[in-house]
Amino acid sequence: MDPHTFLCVDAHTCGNPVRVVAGGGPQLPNVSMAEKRQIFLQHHDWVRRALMFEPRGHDVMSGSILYPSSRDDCDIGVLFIEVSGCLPMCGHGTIGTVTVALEQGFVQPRTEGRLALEVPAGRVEVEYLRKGRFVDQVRLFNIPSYLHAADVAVNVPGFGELVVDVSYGGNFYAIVEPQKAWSGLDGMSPGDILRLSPAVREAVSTALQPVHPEDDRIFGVSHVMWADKPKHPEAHARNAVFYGAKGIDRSPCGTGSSARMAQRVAKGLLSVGEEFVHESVIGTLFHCRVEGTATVGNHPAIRPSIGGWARVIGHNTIFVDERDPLAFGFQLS
Ligand code: PYC
Repeated sequence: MDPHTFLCVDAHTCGNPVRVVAGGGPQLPNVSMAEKRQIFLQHHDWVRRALMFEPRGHDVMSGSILYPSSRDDCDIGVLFIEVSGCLPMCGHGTIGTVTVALEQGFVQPRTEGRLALEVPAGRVEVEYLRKGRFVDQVRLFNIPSYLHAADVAVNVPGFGELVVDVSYGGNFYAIVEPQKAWSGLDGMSPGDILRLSPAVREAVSTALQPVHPEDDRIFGVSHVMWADKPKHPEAHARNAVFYGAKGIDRSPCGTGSSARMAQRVAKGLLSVGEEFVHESVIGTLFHCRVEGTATVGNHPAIRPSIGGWARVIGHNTIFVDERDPLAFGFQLS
């Protein structure tokens, strides 16, 4: 049997990988991206595992598969694939996907400078700025984001009592801020983040299982954000986001920044119209803003926007040869 062949363009958004699959992805019926996500997870998840995990990917790998949108008001459909599964929404993935799709001619905008994407979590508008043949900057207008639960006390084995907030920005985040049991990011190595985050996620998931009030296919705390003061002179805050089994976001994390802004607005620490510059673990920045208010179910919510950049790093024709014992990927445990 011939190997499965995937035509990919690899990029990174502020340091975090984005592998865009432009050819070879499974054919899916002409239904919403939310339904496509369910079908993909049920019948085609091997594609994600083969493209995201070793030997073709790694512990932090992330990407997307492009589809036509079933909506008249969207230019393209995007399915996010990642080591942790298929996210309802991914901010760094959106910035990378838009950059790749425009630079490589995979999408033709109806109006230059603007695109509308259909993603599993809803409709996301994007503005971008080109410099010559490159896309220099992308701003995405994210889905409504809200603080789901404040001051959730959990006991984390080997760590002690932690008080966290659970906030939604396209994924549900447990947000940990400096407190008695955690002094901040400065004393924390990447190894500490990888060791402590799964225990925090498990403790929070035992205490609380958030379900999106308007879409019960979106549920559960999947990401842990360690939130601290900035180092970069332009930034308002710094964060490290943990995802999957071993991923630390190298970008400032788009859905995480949205969740963080929703949390801060709910606590009276940020206002509509304000800028929020968020710094990543490697010092890269997202220029975020609270664009307006919204509601999600009964929750007051915000409409966040995230500005950032991505750069294409290469074309990658990937083979998945079923004779290969490691065809469908592996991860060290
Ligand atoms: O940018 O939304 C994001 C994201 C989620 C996981 C990694 N990055």
